[in-house]
Amino acid sequence: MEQTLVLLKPCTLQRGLVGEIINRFEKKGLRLAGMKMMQLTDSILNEHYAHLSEKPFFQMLKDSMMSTPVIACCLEGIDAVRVVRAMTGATNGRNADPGTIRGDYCVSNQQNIVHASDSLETAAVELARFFKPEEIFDYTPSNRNYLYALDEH
Ligand code: IDP
Ligand code: MG
Repeated sequence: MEQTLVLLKPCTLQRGLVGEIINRFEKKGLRLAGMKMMQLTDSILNEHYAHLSEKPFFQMLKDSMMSTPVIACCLEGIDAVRVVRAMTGATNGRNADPGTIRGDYCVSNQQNIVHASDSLETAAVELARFFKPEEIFDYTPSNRNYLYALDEH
């Protein structure tokens, strides 16, 4: 099983879409292993968006991500990193395919509903950035054998 980080961005809270977005991941069959509301800070965003630090929109992006709390989620499943990225869609909501979260819920390059880890390595780093170990919970979904075949791990 893989675990991946999803952040529900301030636009999602402000637009009242938190339940709908979490519902999509639940319906897909991903296990919610952790979830909390957090006020992000400049320092955590400098780490989280380090790959964008030279971009002209970096400060605007950070300000937007600090404008309200976010909801951080740890989602688990087989190939969860790839599955969640595919559900998320292209960065720019105007380019994201219909049927993806960004394709269905936004029209922006920046105000694009969710962050999702882009690789297994990134997911491990990002989960450690946003969650303490005791905030990630291990329980067996009662429908496990109906989500996956017995030989799928
Ligand atoms: P991703 O979220 O699809 O992985 P990244 O390139 O990692 O995309 O960018 C992180 C976030 O930075 C995006 O989700 C979006 O909110 C913001 N962003 C990316 N490119 C732009 C841009 O050209 N203008 C404004 N914001 C952007
Ligand atoms: Mg990214």
